[in-house]
Amino acid sequence: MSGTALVTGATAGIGEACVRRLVAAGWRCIATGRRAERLEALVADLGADKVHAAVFDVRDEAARDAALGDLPGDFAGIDLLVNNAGLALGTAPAQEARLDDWKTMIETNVTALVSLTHKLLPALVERRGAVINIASVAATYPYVGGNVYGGTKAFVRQFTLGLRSDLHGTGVRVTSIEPGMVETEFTLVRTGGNRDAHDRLYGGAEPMTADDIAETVCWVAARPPHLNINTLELMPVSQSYAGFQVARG
Ligand code: NDP
Ligand code: 8X3
Repeated sequence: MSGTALVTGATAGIGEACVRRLVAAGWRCIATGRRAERLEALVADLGADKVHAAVFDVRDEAARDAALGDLPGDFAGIDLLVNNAGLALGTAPAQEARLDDWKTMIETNVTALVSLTHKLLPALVERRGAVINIASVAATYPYVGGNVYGGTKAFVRQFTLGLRSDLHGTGVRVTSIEPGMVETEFTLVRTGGNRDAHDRLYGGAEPMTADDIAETVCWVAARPPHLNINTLELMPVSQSYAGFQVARG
């Protein structure tokens, strides 16, 4: 499969790597995000015939519709939606977390993803396209400080499975990709720019790279039309599960 892909959150990390990999595999990409200069750099690097920059905040439906309303002809029919834009904010336990952070995560990871998917689904059905949602291992495994972030990713995972049911018979493929630790700007964003926290988390751990996930996205997209990858969980070898915690009185 190839054609036109829309990748949200393409200014950094997994999304940018997805655009690079998809273009190398023969796709045209609509690359989205808020940081225009990074999208422009991607266009300059990969070519305006391969990448179209659409600058908007995924939470702003009017800005999104304006940016996607006048796509150049070659980019107008979307065959693949990669719902990647997302973030975690804060690592505090729920009772100490900031409500604004929770709301931002829900608006970005859940509401915006749902809204964009709803907008594009009729065209994706018409074109027998595909949706790849970037969830997380946090969808399945709770951890201290993961509270609402994990909740948003559990939504993404279950929404993906629900879409599969609803799209039964349409030929549209839907996948939830669920990575563990990937070294990107994710931890800098989560901690408000704390470079030490970034270095402590990834240091010596051999985390996955954004390109590892992009390669997986490309592989999923390239499966033959009769085959759907439902969910796919990935971790670095250095990461695994831990046990329950017990509080003693
Ligand atoms: P990065 O912080 O490196 O990239 C996040 C991307 O999301 C950026 O391009 C950013 O663009 C975009 N984004 C965030 N908020 C908005 C917004 N309001 N409007 C538009 N774009 C937005 O993180 P990752 O690459 O790691 O994260 C990508 C996805 O992968 C996320 O959904 C994350 O939850 C998920 N994930 C990450 C893991 C990891 O360990 N890194 C593991 C599992 C899942 P800009 O700021 O320019 O708008
Ligand atoms: C990001 C992975 O483990 O930090 O989704 O929640 S984790």
